[in-house]
Amino acid sequence: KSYSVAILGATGAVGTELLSLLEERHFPVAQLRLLASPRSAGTIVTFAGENIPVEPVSDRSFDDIDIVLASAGGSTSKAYATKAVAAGAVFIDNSSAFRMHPDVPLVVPEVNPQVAATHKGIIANPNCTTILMNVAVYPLHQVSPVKRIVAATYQSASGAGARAMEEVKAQAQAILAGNTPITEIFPYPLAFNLFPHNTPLNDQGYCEEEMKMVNETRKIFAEPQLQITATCVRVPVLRAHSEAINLEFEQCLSVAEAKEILSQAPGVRVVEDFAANYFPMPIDASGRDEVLVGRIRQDISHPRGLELWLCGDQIRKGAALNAVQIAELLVAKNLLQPSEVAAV
Ligand code: A2P
Ligand code: 11C
Repeated sequence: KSYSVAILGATGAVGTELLSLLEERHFPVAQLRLLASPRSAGTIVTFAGENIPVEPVSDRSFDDIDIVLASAGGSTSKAYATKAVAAGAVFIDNSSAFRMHPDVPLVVPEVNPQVAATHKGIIANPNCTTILMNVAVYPLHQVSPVKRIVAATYQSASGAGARAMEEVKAQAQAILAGNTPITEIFPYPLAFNLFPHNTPLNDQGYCEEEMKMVNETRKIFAEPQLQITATCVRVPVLRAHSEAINLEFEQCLSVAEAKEILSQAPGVRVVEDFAANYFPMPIDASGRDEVLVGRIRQDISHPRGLELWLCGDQIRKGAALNAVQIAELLVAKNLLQPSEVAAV
């Protein structure tokens, strides 16, 4: 059996990766509809040797579509998700629009695949930093419950989209040529610089990105009381995010046990070469499916603490791959038809 698939945001960084992944993973595509804004009208994209025109999204775009993979921002998802579901499609959404809605499962297939079965038409893909951290931390949490997580992120330009990636390249060229870098997408120059993640701050001084890591992880782990805090920083890397994670466990978990668990964990690759002082780097994570984890060590400040470092491709596992894995899960378990429709 094969399926009619629509990609909403087909011209973006994640949309482009969704196209490659559907082809690379031989997703059973009967028909592919590519949707974006009116700006992209006339763009032709090649998929499986076929030229497909990009269409401006409209209310009728989802007729006859089984699965929508959406990555065109929260307002576009809010405008079209219920229309797509009413037309009979499952809407797998990369935006933050519905992630915390009680009727919307928030799924990392390596962590909580079972909740996909409860969907009511919309399934949310978590935030990229959250996905990468969850893939590495959940296998440890399953064996030895985690009491507290302290995360610091080093997030690439790709998290702000394809135009942001171009902006940081142009800024680097401008600076090297002795010119003033232009900032349009980012608020400050990112090339040869870094800055705290520029999403709005709450009353406690946490930015939205940090609170996504907190709230989404609690929902995905089904641990509403989990203690978790984060500091999110944008760095001048093109497409893979890195994270330093400190974990406090309820009971002691040794470094050897943690390495053994992570070496068996789905979606994780332990990368540690002590002789060469070689550990995960964003350039090695880019284009790869696995979250690379290394520097797994005892926290010398806490008897039940471990430190680890990870890098993961923000566009792949942090977004497009996770969404395609959700679609694969729905197809494999015959879960496309919801028993009821979400009231979002
Ligand atoms: P377009 O290229 O036509 O602007 P990125 O995250 O890399 O910036 O990509 C965002 C994606 O979302 C692009 O495909 C973009 O299309 C699409 N998009 C942005 N705004 C809208 C909108 N209002 N309606 C439909 N698609 C949109
Ligand atoms: C970033 N993680 O790197 C963000 C982008 O909630 O999906 C994606 C925001 C989100 O800026």
